[in-house]
Amino acid sequence: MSTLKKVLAEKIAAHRPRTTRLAKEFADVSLGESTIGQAIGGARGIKCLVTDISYLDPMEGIRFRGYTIPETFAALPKVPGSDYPYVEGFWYLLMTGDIPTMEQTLEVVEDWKSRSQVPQYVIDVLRALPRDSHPMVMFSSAILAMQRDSVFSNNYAAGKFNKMTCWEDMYEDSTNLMAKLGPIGAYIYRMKYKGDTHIDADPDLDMGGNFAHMIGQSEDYKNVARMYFILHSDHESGNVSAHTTHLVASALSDAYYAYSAGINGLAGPLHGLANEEVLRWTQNFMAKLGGELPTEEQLKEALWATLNSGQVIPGYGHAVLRKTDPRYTSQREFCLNTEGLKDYPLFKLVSMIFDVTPDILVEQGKAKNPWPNVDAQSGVIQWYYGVTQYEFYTVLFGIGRALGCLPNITWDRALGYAIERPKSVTTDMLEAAAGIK
Ligand code: FCX
Repeated sequence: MSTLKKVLAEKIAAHRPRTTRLAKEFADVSLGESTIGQAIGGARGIKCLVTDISYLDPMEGIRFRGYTIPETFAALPKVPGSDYPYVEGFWYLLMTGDIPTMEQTLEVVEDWKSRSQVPQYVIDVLRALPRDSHPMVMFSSAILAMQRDSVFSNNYAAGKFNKMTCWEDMYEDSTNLMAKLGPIGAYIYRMKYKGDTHIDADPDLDMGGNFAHMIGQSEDYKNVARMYFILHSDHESGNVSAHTTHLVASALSDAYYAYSAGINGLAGPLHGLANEEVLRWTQNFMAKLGGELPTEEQLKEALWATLNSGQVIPGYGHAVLRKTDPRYTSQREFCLNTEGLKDYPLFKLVSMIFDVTPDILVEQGKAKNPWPNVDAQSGVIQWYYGVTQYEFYTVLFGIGRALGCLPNITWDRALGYAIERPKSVTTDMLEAAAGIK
């Protein structure tokens, strides 16, 4: 058994009594009541999910296993010759809560390599789809297609379900899936945008480095990939992709069914697709100006025109955050510290948008959070390095998001979380509760 799986087994055994005790002895303790506004308004703020993988404070932003973004990047073992950590070490952290040693990290690197071969039938599925299908359709289909290889589902069908040990099958499925997501993304990218020519994995590279290599990118982009996947990994459990993954898995569906569904949620423009939308918005705007940077007045006009046409400003606002997303700040700092990027016109425009948008959203008076989220800053980095096919950006998000969703459903299984089934009411009932009927 790998060190990671052994440590995970110990952590699970130590954690189980806490969950059991809470469920048995304190099940009636209230976490707050739900309101009519929450029932109609997307369950905002209702506390009914449990995760220890990450926590999102509205003012501070995300902590992964208790670590802020800068703390996470500082603590994890770094890829030799790079200031950025191994994605594989981050996986170890999210799974176990422990910062791995270099040795433990390298064990995961090797484990992923041994599981990273994409089956030919997945390639066949990808090639059978119309070439103009959205890359998220391809990505989700590829994940779903691999369900036939699910260790959990195959054991379940063989009558080998055991509530105490079934997390191991989920762990195996999750690791098998995670190890293939980078190569699948790279295949989609090169099939769609690089003349259907492909590059084999380099056995000497880590996951992030290999992704850069397999899409045909530069040495510098390797760090971009590592940073991007880590930053997009987890944002506690209530966001659409994480919640969908958890919800589907709660029916004892396996990791393939669950994460394919999560990817479909990530593909919505109010969620992960917003990074594509940000680039579309900024590129269309720059094109209208003939490639020139706008004046502040022109920019304000364009932002108001978007709002007045009933659309949202992509990359701004958040359901939980009430300040600038630290994932935005981290990427902005990357731009400011990267020669060439800090003076890049698109980065300048994104910075101008950052300067004027919050005031406009406040003036409009609708958005509860006028500050930028992760999606407002991610696309400009991709564009700068030559990944200009912005339709593809949400696939990048989806590779990263799996680093959070898959440990979450492994723990869900380990702690025996129940099938999810919130209660619905009718409009008549709401009116009766409001005293207007
Ligand atoms: N531009 C214009 N209007 C906005 C807005 C924005 N960026 N953000 C919120 N609003 C509007 C909402 O549309 C809503 O209007 P309504 O009353 O007419 O329905 C009102 O402000 C209140 O919404 P609010 O409570 O602040 O936000 P929600 O929790 O409902 O929604 C999202 C949160 C993120 C969906 C919302 O801010 C939004 O649409 N932002 C733009 C899309 C985006 O960037 N999504 C990515 C978010 C994230 F980081 C991710 O998941 O990747």
